[in-house]
Amino acid sequence: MENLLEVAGKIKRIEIQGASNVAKAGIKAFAEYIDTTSFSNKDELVSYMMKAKEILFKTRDTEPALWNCLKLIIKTVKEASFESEQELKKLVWDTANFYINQIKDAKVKIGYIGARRILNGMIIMTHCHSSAAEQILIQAHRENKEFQVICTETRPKMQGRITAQVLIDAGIPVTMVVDSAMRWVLKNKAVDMIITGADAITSEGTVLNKIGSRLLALAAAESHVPYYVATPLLKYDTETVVGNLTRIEFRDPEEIWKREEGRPPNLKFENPAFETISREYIAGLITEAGIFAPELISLMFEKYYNL
Ligand code: RUB
Repeated sequence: MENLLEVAGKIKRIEIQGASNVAKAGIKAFAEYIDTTSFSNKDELVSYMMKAKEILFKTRDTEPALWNCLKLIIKTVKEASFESEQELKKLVWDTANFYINQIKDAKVKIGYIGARRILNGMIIMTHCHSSAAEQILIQAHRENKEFQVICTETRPKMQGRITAQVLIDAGIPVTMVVDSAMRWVLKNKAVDMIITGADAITSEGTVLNKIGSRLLALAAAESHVPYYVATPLLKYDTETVVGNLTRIEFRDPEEIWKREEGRPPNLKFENPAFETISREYIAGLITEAGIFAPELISLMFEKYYNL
C-alpha cells in the first residue's frame, strides 16, 4: 500500500506527468499492490482492486487511459475461472503488463504513422509535453527528415521545456515561444502542421488537452494550418457515451503565483489544466489504428478493447 500511495502522490503532484506516463505508472503500482496483498478468494481480491482503483482514480480528473486500463484489468480478473491466490496474482501481473505494453506499442506505431506526414523542410508546432507527439517527431528525425519544431512554454508548469529538452537531445532544431505568441507564430512563421497529444477524447470526438490547446486550434483554423492529435485509443473516455462529461482538472493557484512571492491575499485565481478542442478543429487523430476523424474514436476503441 505504501508504494501505491507514493505513486498516487507523485501523479497528484504532477511529478509523473502526461497521460501515458500516468497510466503506465498507475497500472504498475496497482499490480505491485495486489502482488503484496494476501487474499483468500476472488471476491476479496476484487475488493482490494476496487480500493486501489479508487485511490488512483482520485489522483487526477482527466485520465481515461489510466481508468480504462484499471477497469479492463478488473474485468479480466472478474471473468477468470480460477480462485487461487497465486493464479490470480499472476493474472493481474500479466494483464497489467499487457496494457503497459499496449501503451508502449501504441506509441511506437503512432510514431511510424505520424512520421509519414512529416516532410522535409516543414515547420511543426506543438504545445505542452506529449510523449506521443514527441515520438512522431523523433521517428521522422530518425528517418533523416529535416524539419523544425516550435514549442510553447506551456504555463504555468512549463511542460514545454520537457518537450524542448527531449527534442534538442534527439538532435531536432527547436524554437520556444511564450504561450501568448501562439497566434503570432502561426501568422508569421509558415507553420505547416500542429501536433499535440490528448488527455481524453469524448464519444463526440472532442479532444481534451492542456489549457491553450483550443486557442492554438482556433489560431490554426484562422491560418489554415492542420491540427493533428497524437493519441493511443485508450484515451477514449467511455463514460461520455452514456452522457457523463469528462471532468477538467483545476489546479492550485500556487502554480500561477506563489504566496511567498507576495501575491495579493484577496486575489482570486482560475487555473484549469485542460480544455476542449471540438472535432471541427481537428484534422485527424493519429493513433495506433491509423489516422482518422475524431468522431470515429468510439468505433475504433470498440474494435480494439472490450470494456
Ligand atoms: C500533459 C498533456 C499532454 C497529454 C498527452 O499534461 O496535456 O499533452 O497528457 O501526453 P500534464 P502523452 O503535464 O498536466 O499531465 O502523449 O504523453 O500521453
